[in-house]
Amino acid sequence: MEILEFLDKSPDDHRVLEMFVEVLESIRNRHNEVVPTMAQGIIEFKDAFGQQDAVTDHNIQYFLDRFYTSRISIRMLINQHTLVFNGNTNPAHPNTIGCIDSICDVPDVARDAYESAKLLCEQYYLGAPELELRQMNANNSRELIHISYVPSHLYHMLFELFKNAMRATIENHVASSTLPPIKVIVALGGEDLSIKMSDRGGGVPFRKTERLFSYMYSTAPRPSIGDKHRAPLAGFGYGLPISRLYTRYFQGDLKLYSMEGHGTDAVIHLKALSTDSVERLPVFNKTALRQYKLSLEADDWCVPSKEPLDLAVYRASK
Ligand code: P4A
Repeated sequence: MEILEFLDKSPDDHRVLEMFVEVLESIRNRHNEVVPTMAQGIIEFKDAFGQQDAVTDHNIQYFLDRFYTSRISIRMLINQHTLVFNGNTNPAHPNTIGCIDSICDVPDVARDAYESAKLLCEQYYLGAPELELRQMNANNSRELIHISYVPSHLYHMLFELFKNAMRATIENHVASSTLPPIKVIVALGGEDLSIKMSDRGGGVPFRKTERLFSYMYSTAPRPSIGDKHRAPLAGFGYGLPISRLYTRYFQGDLKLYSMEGHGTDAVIHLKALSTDSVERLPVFNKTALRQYKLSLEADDWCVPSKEPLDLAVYRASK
C-alpha cells in the first residue's frame, strides 16, 4: 500500500524519487528482524504443540522456503533500487551496479568469508583451522574465476559454511594438537561454477543430514545474554536452509555430503552464465495448495518404523 501511493506521482520529480527511496528503506528496515521473529514463532509453536511432528515439519519447510525466497527477492529489489538511486559507487568495485557485481571474484569472496569466520572462531575457540584454497578454470587455466553475481549472497553462504566447518573441525579435534585445514576448491566449467568446502570435522550420520536444512529441527532457543560469546559459532540457526535458498534463487543449489567418522563436503553449485542465472520465485496456485494437503495422504511405501512420529508412520495412520 505504501508503494502504491506512488502510482499517481511523477517519476520525473526528484523529490518524489527521494521519497520513494525513503519509503523503500523504511519498509526494508521494518522487516530486518523477520528471520529471528519467525524462529521465535516456531519455538513457541513447539512449546505449545509438542516437539517434532513430521507433517508440521514438512509444511513449515515448504511454507518458509517459499516465504524466505520471496523475502530474498523483495529485499534484493529494494537494495538494488536504493543503491542505484543513492548513487553509491564503490571505487574498489567498479563493475558493481547496485548489489550486482558483473565480475564477482569468487575466490576473493571465499577468502573474505573465511577471514570473518576465523575471527569469530578464534574468539571462542582460541584457534581456527587453516584455509587451503584451489581453483580450477576449465575454460582457461590462467584466467581468474569470476561470475556475474550478488557478492553479499555468496559471502553469506560461504560464511555459514565456514562457521560449520570450523566448529565441526575444532570439536572433532579437541584432543589433538593440530587441526586439519578446511579445503576449498572453486571450479569453473562451461555451465557451472561450483565451490566445494571439505572439512575433517567427523561428519554427521547420513540419516541426520536432512535435518541440518530443517527450520523446525534447527530452531533452538536463542542464547541468553550471558551466553553472548558462545553465540556466533555455536548457533544452530537458519544458516544452511537460507544459504540453500540463496543458491536456488539464481538456479543453483547447495548440497551436503557428510561421511560420518570423517568429515563433510559442502558444495555450492552456481550458474556460470548470467543468461542462466535467472530469478527463481514461488508461484501460488493449485499445485502449491496441494503441497499442504499431500502430507495428509497415505504413504505409498512401507517403511519400518525408525522413530516415533515418522512422516510415513503418521501418513499410514491417517
Ligand atoms: N559434523 N559435521 C558438521 C557438523 C558436525 C558439518 C555440524 C557435527 C553440525 C551442526 C552444526 C555445525 C556443524 C560440517 C559442515 C557443514 C555442516 C555440518 O556445512 O562439518 O550447526 C550448524
